Amino acid sequence: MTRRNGSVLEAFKAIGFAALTLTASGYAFAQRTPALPRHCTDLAGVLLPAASIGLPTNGALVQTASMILATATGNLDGDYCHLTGVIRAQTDGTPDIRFELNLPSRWNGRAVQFGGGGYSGSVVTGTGPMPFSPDRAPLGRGYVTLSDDSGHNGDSSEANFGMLDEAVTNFGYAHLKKAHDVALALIVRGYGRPPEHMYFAGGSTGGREGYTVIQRYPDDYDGVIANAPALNFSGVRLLGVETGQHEYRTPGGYLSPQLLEYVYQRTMQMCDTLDGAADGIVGNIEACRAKEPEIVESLRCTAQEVQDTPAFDNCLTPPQLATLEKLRDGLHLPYMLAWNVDRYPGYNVFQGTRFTSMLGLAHSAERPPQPAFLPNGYLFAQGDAYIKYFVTHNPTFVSLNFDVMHPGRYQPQLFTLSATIGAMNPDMTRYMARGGKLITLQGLADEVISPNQTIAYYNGLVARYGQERVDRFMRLYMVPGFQHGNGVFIPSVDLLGTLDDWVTHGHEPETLLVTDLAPATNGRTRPLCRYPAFPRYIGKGNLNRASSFICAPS
Ligand SMILES: [Ca+2]
Repeated sequence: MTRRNGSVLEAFKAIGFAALTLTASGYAFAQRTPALPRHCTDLAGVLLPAASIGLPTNGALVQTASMILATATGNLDGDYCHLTGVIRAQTDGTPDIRFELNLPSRWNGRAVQFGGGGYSGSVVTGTGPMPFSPDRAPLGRGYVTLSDDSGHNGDSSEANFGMLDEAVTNFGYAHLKKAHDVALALIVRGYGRPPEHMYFAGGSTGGREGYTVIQRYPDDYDGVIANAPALNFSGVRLLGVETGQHEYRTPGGYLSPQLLEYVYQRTMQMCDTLDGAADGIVGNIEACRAKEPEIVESLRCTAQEVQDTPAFDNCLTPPQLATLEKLRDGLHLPYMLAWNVDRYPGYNVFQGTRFTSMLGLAHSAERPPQPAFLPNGYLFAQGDAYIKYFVTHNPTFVSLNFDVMHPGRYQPQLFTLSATIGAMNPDMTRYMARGGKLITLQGLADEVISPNQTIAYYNGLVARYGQERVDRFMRLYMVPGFQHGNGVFIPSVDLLGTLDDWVTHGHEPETLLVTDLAPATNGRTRPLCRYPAFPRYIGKGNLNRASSFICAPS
């Protein structure tokens, strides 16, 4: 690929003269004291030169600027100025980063940047409510909101941008800084001053992005919400490949959804009440883990069962058990990825994680050339795409044949990718020192991002900095029964308000109250306990009320 060396103006030639004319008025406008929303539409056509963005680009352009009135159909956010635009790539053939910025008329002086999901690929809306939050959309609460598509177009399962180096760098970290800097410049133009506080909020890929901005751009943010973070991106992708190999390459390694459900129900029988409450939630994970040998033995097929039950729908054969043990044990590499990472901690497979979910294991014993989420399992499908597009740059590569333990000539690329896309850098010194805050929430039954990786990273911070220093800047909330967005308990809690209160007023969050969004049990409440505590039933009182539970130490 060739690099463009042209000027910003040349880079925008395709936009046409009209845009450049508008640009001039945009600059003129910026020198007055603007008052939104009156001047919102003047921002259309504004060009930001590459020099105003902290990483290399070919500049940015505001393509549309429209005032959305409080009276507009479906708008619950009050009056706001809605901007969309692009941040130009440097490399021919690399997509521009598309971004969105929303400037409310009743600004609270703060801004929130939203992260993406999966392989991203679409502009995250900045107008809606936060996921798993009971409160109004941040925009409606007065926050400026900003978001982008991470630098490529496509469904969050599409990974073919992995063939383009600049797009990979954008997806890994660069889009975050570029979108931040562009938004900051436009906020200053819009309101005449920068935000008092800049926040970041995301989950999964967005959670990884939250840790990424802390590690790479600690001066840019005052608070971060980073839920179910894909910190060890390479690790989870390689474990996904190994999982697919167990399911589809090892004879007899596939487990039907019926069998996976049987495993889950068996775990519930053994572990639900270990937290004192028969509520369908495994709350006391460690007590359940202590029973794991017993659970596994009760699931193992006897020789007689193998003979009598051809379908094996109520016991596990050795290769089926090996598939689940792979997920439990995680990844152990004989080589190092970036930041001395050589493992990916496994999932809570026998502690209430339901792998029959949409994002769980394979639902079909047949493997097509292009694995897909539901039939072939989320972890495997995402891992397969990673090997094809990011690692081997060969869309026809058969990932079932990829030797994760001995990647040979692909090992340097695996290392490079783990440095580019991943947030395993344990150094948060700068962010902590300047008073930045971090909240992470994740399900203990997460079947996509291992909760044990998040816990291991947290424990690494505690080992590095000491509990007291970690407590001053971070809160980790692990939620029993919560999977990767689904589960028997789906938490709803106002984390943005909690974070803002911490940053702005110094109110340190402790135990929070969380409401269940799961359809069958909607509205029940629990204490949201700081890790490593879990909600334990006090032995009396309504099982649907948080007041009947205490946060008990593990
Ligand atoms: Ca329980």
